[in-house]
Amino acid sequence: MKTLDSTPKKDGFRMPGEFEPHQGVYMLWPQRPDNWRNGGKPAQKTFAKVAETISEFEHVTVGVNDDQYANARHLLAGDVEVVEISSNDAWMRDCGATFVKNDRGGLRAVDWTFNSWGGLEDGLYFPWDKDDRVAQKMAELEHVDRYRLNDFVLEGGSIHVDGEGTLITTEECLLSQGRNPQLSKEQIEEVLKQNLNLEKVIWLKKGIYLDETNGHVDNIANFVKPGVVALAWTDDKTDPQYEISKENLDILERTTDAKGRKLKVVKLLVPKPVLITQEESEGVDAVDGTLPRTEGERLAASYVNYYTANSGIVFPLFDDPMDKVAKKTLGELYPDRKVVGVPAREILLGGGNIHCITQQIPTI
Ligand code: KQY
Repeated sequence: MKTLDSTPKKDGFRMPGEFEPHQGVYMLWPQRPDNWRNGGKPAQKTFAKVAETISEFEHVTVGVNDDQYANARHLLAGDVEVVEISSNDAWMRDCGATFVKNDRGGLRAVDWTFNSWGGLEDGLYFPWDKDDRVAQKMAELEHVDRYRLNDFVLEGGSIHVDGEGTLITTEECLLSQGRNPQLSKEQIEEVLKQNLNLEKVIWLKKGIYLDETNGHVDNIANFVKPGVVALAWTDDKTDPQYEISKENLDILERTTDAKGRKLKVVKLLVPKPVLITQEESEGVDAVDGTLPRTEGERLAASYVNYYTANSGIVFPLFDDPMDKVAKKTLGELYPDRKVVGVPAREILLGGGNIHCITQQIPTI
């Protein structure tokens, strides 16, 4: 694996949309007791279910720390590949590589700097050195060269692309003080354009209410295909989520994409507020420097945090009446894919959801 000193745009590589074909997907294994309750045991079962569900559609590789190798191998389905990749936590979307491809069968990795969603400013745990090495290890495992951005912090969950030159992100996240405070909005946009081969960046304002990632876009909006965006929505005007979603809807409806198309926006209704229970709160180790999990706190629950697999959609269930509505909406959005829900409260309790724990490798 070589580290390249060019950029994907100069070299003719682009980031495909998630809805384009995949070779497979990577995940990591949850275990840290200051983020996952009861030593990570309930979360591990949920991650294993997500992996098994995705493996119906594409190859799944799960990276685990050595001390969890035997347990992970035992809990994960036989056709899920388990490899040793050290990590500080289990958010593959965010610390993993972003893959870019060209039209001649070339595949490369973009390895952004990872700093635990805000470094010493407002990051979620310390240290994050193992997480920051995950993308390089993926490039080694996939036998591809990589671009390493030592001076640019980015998590994969903070971007979505349409594969045709357009990216959506949020100002709340990309302009946050803990990422790249030395860069202007225009400079950040230029780094994205160079490294993902884009023509247009659409800036939403904020992500899901109380999202601890500073508002990752992957919890609030997603490209279903070029020209179509799914947006997390509530009709309840008393919910703080309403104003956030409405502001983003207005932006999406006013804008055009890189090809000059107007966007069609489809609303994906959020569940009723999901709150941390006393039992859940008490199951998490309280550690200085890690975000506490306090009883009664609202979690950033959204069906938009789904994974688009080859011929499948794997979406979170919250044991809420809206689960059925989400399945119906996703079925209409993806008529050629099988839509499968996985109970995902345990992932949500850790601060993210199914999209956040996956990272696809495009086909070449
Ligand atoms: O939502 C994500 N992309 C990750 C959330 C990380 C939370 C760490 N506690």
